[in-house]
Amino acid sequence: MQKEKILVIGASGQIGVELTLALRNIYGNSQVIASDLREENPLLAGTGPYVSLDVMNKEMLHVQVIRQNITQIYLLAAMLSATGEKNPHLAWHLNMQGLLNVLDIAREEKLSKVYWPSSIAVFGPTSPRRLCPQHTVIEPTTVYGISKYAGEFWCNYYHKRYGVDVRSLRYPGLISYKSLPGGGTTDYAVEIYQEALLHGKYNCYLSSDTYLPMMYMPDALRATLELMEAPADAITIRTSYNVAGMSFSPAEIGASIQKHLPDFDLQYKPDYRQTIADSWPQSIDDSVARNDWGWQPAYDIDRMTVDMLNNHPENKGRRFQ
Ligand code: VAH
Repeated sequence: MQKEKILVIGASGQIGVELTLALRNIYGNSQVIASDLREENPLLAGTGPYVSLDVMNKEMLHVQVIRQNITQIYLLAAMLSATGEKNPHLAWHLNMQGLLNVLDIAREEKLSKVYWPSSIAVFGPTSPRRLCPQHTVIEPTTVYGISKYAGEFWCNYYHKRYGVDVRSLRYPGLISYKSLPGGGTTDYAVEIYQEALLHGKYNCYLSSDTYLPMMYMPDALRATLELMEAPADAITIRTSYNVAGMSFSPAEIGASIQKHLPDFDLQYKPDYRQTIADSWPQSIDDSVARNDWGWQPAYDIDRMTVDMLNNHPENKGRRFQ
């Protein structure tokens, strides 16, 4: 039985760094190749092999997959919602062609599994606002959401037609302290902790009552690994699974921080990202994921806040209860 050899594409990004480290803990450092167009994230240095790789260069990617005897690919490279609205054609091209390159190579090389993240950004203003279900009206109004929804159908097509075992989650906004996100509408929920610790104040670019589906990174990593380790016959969704962690507004996350930093000053100055946030549901129904492979989140907003403040690189040794 050949040992699993995993290629993580986009390994220097917010999810990629932590997923690479988690996979290395499971499969062994040398069995997980980290790759990105960007330089190696310092958090990965010395933890395993790293290659510079452009997911848009299909031939180079194919050579790496063959040369490294890759058996699984985790594709995390994407342009997120806010940046995507500034570069619609680039966002579509990267998010779509990158996925098609990986799916084609997975078919040709008979890879054992592929992971590709979708997002709650696939939902639009005509989707139910609360407890948005797995199957519903889905009319995305951002290029990011359009590309992710189209990508879901490509995943389903490659599974049904070619038997590629590609699996996917519709991530909510993800919050973490190890590596900053880039270009997302939900990035405020990451920045707010850093600004609270560093400057004691933050100007939020969303309005105080903008409820959005969110998830703490440890939950997102566990959801990903539990999905990928589930038996194939348990997977009934081959587009992408709804998964939920929590939902909160900027005012609520501010209040959670102020329990520990009472002087934290939170102001609001909505910008173009408000329109994007307003097009998304406020909460997600993830009952299909719970039924199929036992999904269950572990973090709520206050538990996340204590963990974020205690582990944040800017916390200067302070301890929070
Ligand atoms: C974004 N963080 O803001 C991503 C996420 C649900 C949003 O997909 O674009």
